[in-house]
Amino acid sequence: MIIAGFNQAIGMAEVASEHGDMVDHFLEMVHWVMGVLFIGWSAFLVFVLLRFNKKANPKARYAGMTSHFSTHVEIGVVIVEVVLLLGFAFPLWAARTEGIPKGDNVLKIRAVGQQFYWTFHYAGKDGKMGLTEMSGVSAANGIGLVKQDPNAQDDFISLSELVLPLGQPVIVQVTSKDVIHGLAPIPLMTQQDAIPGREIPMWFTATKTGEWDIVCAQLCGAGHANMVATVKVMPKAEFDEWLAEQAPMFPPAAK
Ligand SMILES: [Cu+2]
Repeated sequence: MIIAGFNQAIGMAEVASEHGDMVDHFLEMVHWVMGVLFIGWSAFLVFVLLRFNKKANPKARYAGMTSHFSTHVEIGVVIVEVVLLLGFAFPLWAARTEGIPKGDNVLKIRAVGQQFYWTFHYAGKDGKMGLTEMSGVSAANGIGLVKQDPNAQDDFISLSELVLPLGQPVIVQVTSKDVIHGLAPIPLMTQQDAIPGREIPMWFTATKTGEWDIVCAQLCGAGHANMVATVKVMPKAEFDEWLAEQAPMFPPAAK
């Protein structure tokens, strides 16, 4: 709680996802360790200035250090770093990147970036994402949804507004229609580059209801700064209501 208050005081973003506290915790640890290093090296610098000043050493010594102390310290540092990397960093990174949520409970959404806004593609009532193809993109069909695909019939889009249910695992498949963008819903403590021709998943579980900005995390052109969307987290019941209200891209009457 004290740390949360401290984070708020220095302007760190609010956390609204399950894994978000871990990211904050990691940032804090890195800063504390860097703080210790900063004080240590500063003290060493002052020590060296005093110890080796001209008054105390009127004549230069060219032999330098004769003991192997520093070599042993350096080997020690290498061993510690190898243990940190192979023993902790790699396994933790693997656990995070391979921990993609699975099962029927997972909500899948596509995020399609373009200069300069986001289109969010929802699978609709059947929960199955319809096919899309770039050649099918038009003014009326911004994501190139394939009309012939049975799974596409109830799919709908939400412009610049990513609506999410509270407490349900979500996978967002991030892609782009033109240049590289970056989907960054800050309080969810995750972000993913949107790369043309690729669909890259990012996942999280929202733990707080509210409304926040989504910014574009890649300098993508003249309108980059205005490429702001909204992420809205609502209780599951409210989200289901919202889902039922959305008009499918291919309404049955128009078939
Ligand atoms: Cu962008």
